[in-house]
Amino acid sequence: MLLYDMTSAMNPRRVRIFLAEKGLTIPTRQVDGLNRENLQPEFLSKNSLGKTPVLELDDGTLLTESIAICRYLEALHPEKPLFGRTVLEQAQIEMWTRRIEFEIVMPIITNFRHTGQYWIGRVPQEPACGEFYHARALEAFEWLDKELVGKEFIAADHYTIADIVAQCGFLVGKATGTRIPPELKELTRWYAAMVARPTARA
Ligand SMILES: N[C@@H](CCC(=O)N[C@@H](CS)C(=O)NCC(=O)O)C(=O)O
Repeated sequence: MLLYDMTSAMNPRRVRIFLAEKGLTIPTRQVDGLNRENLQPEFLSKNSLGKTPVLELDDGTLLTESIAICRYLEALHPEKPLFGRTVLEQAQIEMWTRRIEFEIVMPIITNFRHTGQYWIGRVPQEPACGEFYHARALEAFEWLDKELVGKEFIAADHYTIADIVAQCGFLVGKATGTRIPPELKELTRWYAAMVARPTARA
């Protein structure tokens, strides 16, 4: 198994945190996004979208999409489940993971794509679009703040993939100007607990 990783990027970080939570290590190769290694034919032959992470299996099978990679690893290593322990919990975690992807991560990333230096010359940038999604992200932060009242974790009574997806998204938001407003006490409390986990810097 070989994991194609990009250290500073959000989606590979999901897989790294997932692995660290499980106590697993797998061989890793860094892809240099700044120098556009991900857009060269060799990497495009691994993922035609030019995105990381990619997990290459020993028989050459390629898995892309961070969540699909984590699901595969969960099936191989079910101990310390991060996708749920019961059928209902699995559905609830899936529900929350999708809500976080669409409501929280998508506007943070869309703002970044329209305003970030990394994306200059890679995608068409429209600053007004960036501002629009910045505002949508802040609305979604308020929604999540209310949802977190009385909850230690997002989707279950223990840490799950939904928390991983959210904490990685908020980390990008922090680095790209869409920060959690300090008055959102529940979200601030939850995020502080997530980044205090020993695996947060994986
Ligand atoms: N939905 C995919 C998204 C993958 C993705 O957007 N990867 C980013 C890193 S966070 C990437 O490789 N970007 C490099 C680029 O597009 O230049 C996943 O969850 O794995």
